[in-house]
Amino acid sequence: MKKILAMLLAVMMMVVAAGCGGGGDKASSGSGAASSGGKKITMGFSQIGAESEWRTANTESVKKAAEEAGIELQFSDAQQKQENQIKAIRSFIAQGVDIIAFVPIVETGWDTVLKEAKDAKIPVIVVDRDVKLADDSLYVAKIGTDSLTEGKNVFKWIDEYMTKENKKPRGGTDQFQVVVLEGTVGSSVANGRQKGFKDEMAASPNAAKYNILASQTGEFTRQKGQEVMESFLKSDRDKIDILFAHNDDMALGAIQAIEAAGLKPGKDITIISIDGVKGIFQAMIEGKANCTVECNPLQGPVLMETAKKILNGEKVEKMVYVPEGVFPADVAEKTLPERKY
Ligand code: GYE
Repeated sequence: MKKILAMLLAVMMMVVAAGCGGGGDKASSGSGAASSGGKKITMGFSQIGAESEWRTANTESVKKAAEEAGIELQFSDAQQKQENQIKAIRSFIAQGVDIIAFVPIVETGWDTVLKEAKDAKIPVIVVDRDVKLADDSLYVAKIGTDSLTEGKNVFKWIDEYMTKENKKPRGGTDQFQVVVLEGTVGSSVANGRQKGFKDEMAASPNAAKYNILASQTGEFTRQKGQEVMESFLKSDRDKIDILFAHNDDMALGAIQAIEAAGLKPGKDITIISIDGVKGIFQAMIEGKANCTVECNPLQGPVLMETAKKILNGEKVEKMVYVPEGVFPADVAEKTLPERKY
């Protein structure tokens, strides 16, 4: 009898051990495929499109990180349309993915679909840009960059540079005339960068030295940036001293417009933009741009790590920032080889 009981106990212990290894454990396995409830984690990811070098790098980072993390990625490109993002999120919910991540093209209009995700018990991570919601519990974490600080850093650098280089206004007034190429209308990054720039200018003892002559969206694209800069130059060719572009792609388009107007970008017009893509480093090496404020698109690894923690029931920070710096032209040549995007 004792022998039979001992054997029964041994068999029971073996069954329990097997169950813990692959059964109820939501934890992602340390190596290989990340698992949730024993199956491979599936993430629905809604990307806004491919409007800039930065966006392409952001997409590549997410796809590579998912592969390395053993997470199955259902990737959707919204072609710059919010309604396509909402459709994609609904499709992810219908598919029963384990987690949803998305880059909100604009700040508002997400409450209903994120409530549907919450009702379906699918956690949501906001990536890159911010959302404005009545109920912030509709997403678990935000991964991205600080657009307000990026805008502040732009003005700080401009004011230091114009002073250090002893620059004088071109148009014969006592103020530097600034034109701004804004990002996507309604996006948190365009709003944050513009607010940061204006707040830092207003707080500066040199505020009276600067005037924003014109400010218009270039939609974060090179083509539109060139078109809008052409219109700025048509009206104020000999007055403009400074271009602030909300991203490098629009600055690169504007450089073409400035050259076509017979002016020297980086000299007649001081140019600063945000992102830190390789193209702007090349322009700075050629003396056609003066500074870029980094906005780091390589958010994939942090996104996958955060997703695993959430599905593992671990607590995560509501806001996870990725690091970023400021790169003036005089460091461009030595920095370019190190740039990853
Ligand atoms: O600056 C721009 C891209 O959301 C931070 O979107 C991102 C911005 C970036 O199109 O190049």
